[in-house]
Amino acid sequence: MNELEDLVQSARSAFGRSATAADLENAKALYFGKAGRVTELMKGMAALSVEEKKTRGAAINATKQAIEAALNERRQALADAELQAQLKAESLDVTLPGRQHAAGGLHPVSLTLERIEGIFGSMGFEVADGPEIETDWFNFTALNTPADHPARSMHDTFYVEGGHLLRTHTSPMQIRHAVQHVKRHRFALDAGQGMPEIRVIAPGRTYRVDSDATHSPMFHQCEGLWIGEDISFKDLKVVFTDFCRTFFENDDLVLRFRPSFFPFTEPSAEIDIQFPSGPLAGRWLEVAGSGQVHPNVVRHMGLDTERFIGFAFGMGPDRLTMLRYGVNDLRLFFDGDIRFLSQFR
Ligand code: 2U9
Repeated sequence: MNELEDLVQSARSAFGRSATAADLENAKALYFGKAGRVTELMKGMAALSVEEKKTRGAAINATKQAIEAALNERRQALADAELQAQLKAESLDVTLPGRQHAAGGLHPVSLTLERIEGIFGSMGFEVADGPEIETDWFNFTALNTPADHPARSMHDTFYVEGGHLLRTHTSPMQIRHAVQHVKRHRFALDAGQGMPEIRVIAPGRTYRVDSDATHSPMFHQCEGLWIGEDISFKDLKVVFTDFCRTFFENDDLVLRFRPSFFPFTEPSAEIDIQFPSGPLAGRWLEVAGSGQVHPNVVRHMGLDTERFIGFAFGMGPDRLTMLRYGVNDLRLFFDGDIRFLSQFR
């Protein structure tokens, strides 16, 4: 191979070893730069005769073109490789499935509260709301709770500044709702006319100084109240039986009203349910308290106790949730463990 063929071959090798465009530019300078080997050949032409220039010039020109072709080929190869690398790095496979966003869900007790509100809503009950920080009057006195009743003690009730307290039941919301209802119809009542019945449930958080597998300092309650001119214990039994059978989706559910005592109802009764079959069959399970609203409480609503009468009940949505889903530790509802809670989505 002669000198010019060697030159083309060495240029091809030098360009082939260039891994980047910058390396290639450095290799190019070895041949086409001011001191480049092709540049030197071109300078050497000056000393040749006219005849030699023709043949030598053509050979050198062919060499120059071959080296330029090799240079351009390598440039293109490096550019293609860079483009492929960029495409690979930025590759987006549009056929991949979308990123799944975890679907949230309601807390099991919230599901129960919604279910309770739906069932009583279907029976014409409104839903009351009210403050969780209550006054002594709405939480105890209006509910006929004596001044020395143990429920008022610091052992059972969370007190805050100013003599206010965290409500120990949702009854205060019932009283507030009833007082507002009576006020709205005061004019008609004073004129000896009637009043739309009070038919309301009061679901919400309640607070008591207590904590174990079945008691939490913050727990949920839902109370109900139906006051009119002719509402009896029979109505309570029908309403609550219908509620329980609907809630637990079991028309064969049996209820028992067991005599009891509460300051705000007289007569009073605990309410037990019994499943006819399944893991809890045959056992009486206490689910609520109830009774005919005490006249003193009716009076605190602003109503004539000779004319208005009705019933009330109170149940624990946390306990209903435990029964419905077979949960045996109340604290699981409030630990915030997503592994437990996500089972109810
Ligand atoms: C008014 C008048 C009377 C609500 C009632 C109960 C009986 C009762 C407990 C059951 C389980 C609370 O969550 S629990 O611990 N409740 O036993 N509650 S009668 O009586 C009222 C409410 C409001 C104006």
